[in-house]
Amino acid sequence: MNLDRTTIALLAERLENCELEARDTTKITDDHPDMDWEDAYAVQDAIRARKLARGARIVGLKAGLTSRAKMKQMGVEDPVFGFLVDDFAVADGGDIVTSKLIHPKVEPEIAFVTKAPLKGPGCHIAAVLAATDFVVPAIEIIDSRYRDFKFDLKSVVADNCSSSRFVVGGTATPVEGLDLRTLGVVLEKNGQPVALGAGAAVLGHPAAAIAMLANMLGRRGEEIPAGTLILSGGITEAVAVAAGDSVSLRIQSLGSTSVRFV
Ligand code: 0L1
Ligand code: MG
Repeated sequence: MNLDRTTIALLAERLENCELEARDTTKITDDHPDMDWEDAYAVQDAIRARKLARGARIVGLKAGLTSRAKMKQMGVEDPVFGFLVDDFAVADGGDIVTSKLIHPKVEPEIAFVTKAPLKGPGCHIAAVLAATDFVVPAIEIIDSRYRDFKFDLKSVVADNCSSSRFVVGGTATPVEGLDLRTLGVVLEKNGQPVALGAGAAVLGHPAAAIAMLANMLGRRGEEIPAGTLILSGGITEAVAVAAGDSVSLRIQSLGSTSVRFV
């Protein structure tokens, strides 16, 4: 690590305050160009600790930048991982108060819920499928705290990978007999299709994103517990939204979910 504890704590405070007050900031590597991966995840961990200290509950995990479309959109090459707290959860068909966000975008995702723990190293697609209770359609609302969504990978990891809100819906569907790679995905904004894709856009198979997350956590001596909700990453580019927009996601065989920005 290159940053000391005080700097990590100050960066966590700066980024979380931006989240809570809906204002943006410059990317933190501008001030700390020597920040390494451990520092980046330490800032994310410190944000999580701040939320837990205020009574928030961890309700899931997320993989981000797992599709070529997203990597190309953001100009990066590697997936990243973050956490979800109860404050981020929105009811299916519910409203999101847009003024509480900075510059939200929506992403169509397949969410996994596990029924057995997953631990890397060596976790693979088959192990993920065996440990999956069911999958559901999910809309992730990302809201980078960085000005104009301009960042590098370490800055985005520190910012809990732009996590902001999420909604899940549809039918809780077991994966037996489903080919997640070929499930068609339609994201609509105000009744118009704005992004189309298929599960394979996420690392060739959405379960590969979950395996990658388990392997990454394994390197930190952690596992994905049974009963964890995990967003496997945007299947298409993220789509910008504004107050007044309604967004719905349909995934073949899994059903649909929707959210309104008010
Ligand atoms: O969920 C995501 O793919 C977001 C990862 C962070 C990068 C971004 O804000 O697009
Ligand atoms: Mg996402």
